[in-house]
Amino acid sequence: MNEHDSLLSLAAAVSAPAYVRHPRLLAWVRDVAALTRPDRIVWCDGSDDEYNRLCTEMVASGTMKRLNPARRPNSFWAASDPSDVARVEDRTFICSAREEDAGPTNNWVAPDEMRKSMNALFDGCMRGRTMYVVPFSMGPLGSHIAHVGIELSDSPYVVVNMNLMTRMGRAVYDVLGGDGVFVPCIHSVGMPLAAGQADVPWPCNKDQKYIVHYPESREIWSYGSGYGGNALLGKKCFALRIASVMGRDQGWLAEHMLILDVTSPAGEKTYVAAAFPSACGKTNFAMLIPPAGFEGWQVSTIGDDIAWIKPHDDGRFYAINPEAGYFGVAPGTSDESNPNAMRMLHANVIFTNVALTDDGDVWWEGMTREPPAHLTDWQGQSWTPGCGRKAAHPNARFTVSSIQCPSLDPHWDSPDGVPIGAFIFGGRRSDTLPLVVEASSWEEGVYKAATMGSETTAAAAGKVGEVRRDPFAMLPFCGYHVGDYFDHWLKMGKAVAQPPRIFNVNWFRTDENGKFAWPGFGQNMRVLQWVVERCHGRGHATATPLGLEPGYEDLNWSGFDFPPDRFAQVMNVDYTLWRQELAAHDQLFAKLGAKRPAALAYERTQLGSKLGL
Ligand code: SAT
Ligand code: MN
Repeated sequence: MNEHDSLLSLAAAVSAPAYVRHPRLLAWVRDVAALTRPDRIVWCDGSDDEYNRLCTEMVASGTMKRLNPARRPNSFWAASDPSDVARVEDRTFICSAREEDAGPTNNWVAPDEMRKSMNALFDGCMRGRTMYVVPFSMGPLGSHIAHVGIELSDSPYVVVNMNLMTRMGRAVYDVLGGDGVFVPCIHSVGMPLAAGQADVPWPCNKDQKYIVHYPESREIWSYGSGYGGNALLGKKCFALRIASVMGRDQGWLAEHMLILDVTSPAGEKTYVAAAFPSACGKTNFAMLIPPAGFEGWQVSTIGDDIAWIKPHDDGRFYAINPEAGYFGVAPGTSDESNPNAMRMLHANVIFTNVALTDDGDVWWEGMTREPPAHLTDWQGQSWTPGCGRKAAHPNARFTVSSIQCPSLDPHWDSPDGVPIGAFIFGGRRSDTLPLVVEASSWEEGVYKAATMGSETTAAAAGKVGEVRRDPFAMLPFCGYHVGDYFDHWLKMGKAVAQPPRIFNVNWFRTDENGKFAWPGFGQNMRVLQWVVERCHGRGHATATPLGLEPGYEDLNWSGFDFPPDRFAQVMNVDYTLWRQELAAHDQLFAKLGAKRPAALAYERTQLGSKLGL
């Protein structure tokens, strides 16, 4: 057979459309289908027709409900199985060839061993189901910063979410051509159907979940979950875990960061990338509306979760948002906390695990001050205020395309990305960390990002509210040894002539009554303005043991009554707590052994002596 004929017969074997001309891709689809044995293969083109058809099918099968078109046009509600509501970090594996390349923060299994387990689990796992072939680009199609993935999934819910979250569809095959590089992503809900067996609304595997990454071959295999980052493989699995490895090897950064632009009244633009752990308000910060007192200032949104950042010839880092949609936390989102998000959610949204109102709309905790008198909760139970249960799951989510965001930045889709002026790192800490502090050097900034701690949230299965070290907000997302990752960051500071300044923030300090001591949301603009001024060499700061801090008079308080004593409270450094904090840093570094970068050991000594601890 000549090359053309063998391509045709490969394509016919997997019923591929003529526009797929990539023999390696076709052979891979054939092999995965031979292993998983779906009833049929559907090649997704990313069209509106396809999206509408799949949604209609899922309404018919009971996976989704169509919301009242008068209240929430073209929008859907889905509820997951109660055992499948968040990322499963303890079932997430980095299967590098060498254990030391996964490092102390990842679960490691030898790749050969894991392949055996995966082959057994995936054997026949799509029986009775359709295997969808989902082509997607992380980043603008054809951008030199972007990368392509193909996800094979037996979940139509995954397909429609990928449609909103990524640049998904037929055009990806033009970028790939006959032999372009793609990241193969295999996903199954892990619940094959025997002949005649009825499906359930949310198929998943209650007993076995595996989120597996092979960093060397850049492959992803996900089994048993249909939810969020476990199943939408472009997001955490590809754009963070696999991409962080690509970045290490190729000299760039894949980070758990939102990207926003601040435009001053004079028209000066400053792009800021900010890292916070999951469910710590990245979406709200990315869509911030400047409060009273900031007339003429504007904040616009590039991304709310992930940034790919590359050194550029002009001496700066340029960043893109690899995603094209938001998978945001619904609870707490309101006209007060995030008016842009509320406007963005008016239509064309998929809601997962929120509550339903009696007139076919959605509701979640915090959406309105007064809850409705009656709801159907996320598990389908009748709900009234005071019944003692939450109406929405705390990790309930909305999926929506970026183009619906009212504050979307005109450069959000720019293939070259935007130049980054500042990096911000923020944990959720009720005490210890001040509202804002600037690092006095790149190395000091890397030290602080590396030692970041944060109280855990509902975004991951497990206990909520415990402080854990979450370096760079990347603890569950760094695809290689975290000590090598710190070293990579130290090196990247030298890859550009003008590295961004590095700031730490903490919006979550509480007062003596356990209430938030800082109002947050739009008022974070006061901190953001100071950050921007510092980037342009303006703005005043005072050197303290923790770094460079604004005094009360260095922030713009116009239009807001926040007296100096309350500012002192959110900036306060408690030396007893800092003794514990340093011990926690040391515990983290102890895990790194020989991979602890010398520069960070030096920073630790400096910090200890500045604090006198
Ligand atoms: O990983 S998810 O996309 O499900 C949510 C998160 O942890 O940010
Ligand atoms: Mn995230």
